[in-house]
Amino acid sequence: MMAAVAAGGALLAGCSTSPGQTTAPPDGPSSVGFSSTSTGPDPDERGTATQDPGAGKAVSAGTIPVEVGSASGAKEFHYDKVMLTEPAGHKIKLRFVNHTDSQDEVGHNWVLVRAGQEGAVVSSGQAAGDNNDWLNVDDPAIVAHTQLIEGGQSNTITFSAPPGTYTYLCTFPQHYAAGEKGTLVIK
Ligand SMILES: [Cu+2]
Repeated sequence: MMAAVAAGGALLAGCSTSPGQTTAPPDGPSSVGFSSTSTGPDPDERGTATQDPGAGKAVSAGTIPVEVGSASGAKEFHYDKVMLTEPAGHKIKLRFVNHTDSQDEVGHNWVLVRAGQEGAVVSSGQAAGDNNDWLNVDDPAIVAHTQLIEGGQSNTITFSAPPGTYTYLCTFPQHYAAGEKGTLVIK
């Protein structure tokens, strides 16, 4: 996949995540089926989640850790997991960590999309642009998403979704094309 990064600096440029280290609100129960805590900027609370059929159910045991990059690998555009399977009927808690060197300012996010909508979500993210962290949170194909985080940051989200097969991907320009994607099966 190294050939995919030959496009060079464009992959590294343009990240706008602000460096604030605000304290995120407690990761308490959410009535909307989606919550987000982060070491980065305050999460926005715009409604990007599906309705929560599992409201009131406990978060399934354990938090899914998903990581990307390493301090020496600014050009590593791959999640450490490319296949996740979760039981239906439970809230899913996922902790996303960007391990790239914060000096490199390589932003990554973890965006869960309905199967077949990957290209559309990447396109709408491009259209949303740098000022919106390369994500159109109003895109109906988005099931859940983390924030765009830079190296050294993490973001934990809780969401629920109906049984099915989903794709998760990064909407930072060119990262999906470089292979930053995976599959989540809920069954
Ligand atoms: Cu990325």
